[in-house]
Amino acid sequence: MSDYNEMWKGLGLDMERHDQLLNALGAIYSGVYMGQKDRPKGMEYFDFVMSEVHGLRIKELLDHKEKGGKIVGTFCLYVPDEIILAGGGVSVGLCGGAQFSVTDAEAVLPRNLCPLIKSAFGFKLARICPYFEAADFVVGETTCDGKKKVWELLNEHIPTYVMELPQMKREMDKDLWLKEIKAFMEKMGKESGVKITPETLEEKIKLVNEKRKAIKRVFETRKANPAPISGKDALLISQIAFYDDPERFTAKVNELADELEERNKKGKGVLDKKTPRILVSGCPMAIPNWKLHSAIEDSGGAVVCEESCVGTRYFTHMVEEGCPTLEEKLKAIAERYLKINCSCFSPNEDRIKDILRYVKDYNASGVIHYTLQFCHTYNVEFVKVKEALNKVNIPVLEIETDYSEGDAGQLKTRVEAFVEQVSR
Ligand code: BJ8
Repeated sequence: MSDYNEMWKGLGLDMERHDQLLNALGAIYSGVYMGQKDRPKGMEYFDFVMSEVHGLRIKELLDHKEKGGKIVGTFCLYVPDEIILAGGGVSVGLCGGAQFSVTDAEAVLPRNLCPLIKSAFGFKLARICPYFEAADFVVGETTCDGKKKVWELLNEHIPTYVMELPQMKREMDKDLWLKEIKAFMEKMGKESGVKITPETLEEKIKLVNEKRKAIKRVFETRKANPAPISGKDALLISQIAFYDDPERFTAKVNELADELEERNKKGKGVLDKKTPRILVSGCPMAIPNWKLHSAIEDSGGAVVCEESCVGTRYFTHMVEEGCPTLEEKLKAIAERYLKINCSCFSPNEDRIKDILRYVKDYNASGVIHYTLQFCHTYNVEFVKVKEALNKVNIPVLEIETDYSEGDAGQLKTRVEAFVEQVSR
């Protein structure tokens, strides 16, 4: 990694803090990932991506910029990748998953704010994330209150374009969203000087659909008992989807899916058949947030599915392919993205239906609902999630946490007790 020092200096990173971050990340990663038994061989690629997370991938992004392409930072599933790619851009997810930068953010932001937002903002303030420093501009959205107010502050540090996401799904909301999609296409064209045509957009719609299909294949294999891959590994793949080159990533995920399908045919899994199967539902987990999955799998449970933006919400819906005109393609994109069931919407009954369906499909015997501290929408929506799960006698545990290690002991105790309860 030290070979990249000049590149990082060129990006203006705070080298001392960045070194500390990389050291910490390396230690956490090997602790969480490298001791797992019977890992699929296909995970080697993802280990490699992680070992180069601030190296090779950043170099690729800078090469892309040198050829005139744009790097666009995003924070939410509602920002359409297809348009960024068709406009000659590459998107990178900038949600923060590390406590490391939270204190930097708290010098400016209130402490009682979601850690995902604080972590991301802190990375920019302290200049310790090369993805942030490589980005030409970032795209925020009006999803939750914390995010939409932080965009105003972030704009003082990096150009921040904001998409207005409606928070209901009526016809008039759909119209507004389509207008937002079109406005974003114009913005992308203005930034990159690339005119988006029906052909280029169709090509990128297919590319992103293929990526979603590949992840979906991996998730399908997790329905088997025993599961052929750990929850931690599956989570890692979903997280890397936000950074990696889409074509290469898709090929590697498909290779892994081939291997997992073979494992299922032979009945080979990573854990014993009697391992309690847990569905995790709720807020997203950005790298290196592996806290809950580690606690569950260290306690003898197996995470078999994530109802999350690093999970089913990412890949469930495809953009319709083959729409004849640019207008219709944009409409198909708008429709697909509004099918994502984030708790920022009201009402959001479809998310409850999704959770019940996944419990059945993945044969889960318990649900852990994951809320980041101060995330009001997921926190309040848990009331309905709990009601629905109680009705069908599925045990559910609510975990509300941040990125610090302060509650690690308590979290472990609660998760252990839940896994024990579910196994009975
Ligand atoms: S589509 S979940 S990525 S908004 S930042 S809402 S955790 S308080 S990330 Fe999200 Fe898009 Fe929805 Fe997914 Fe809560 Fe924190 Fe807000 Fe968050």
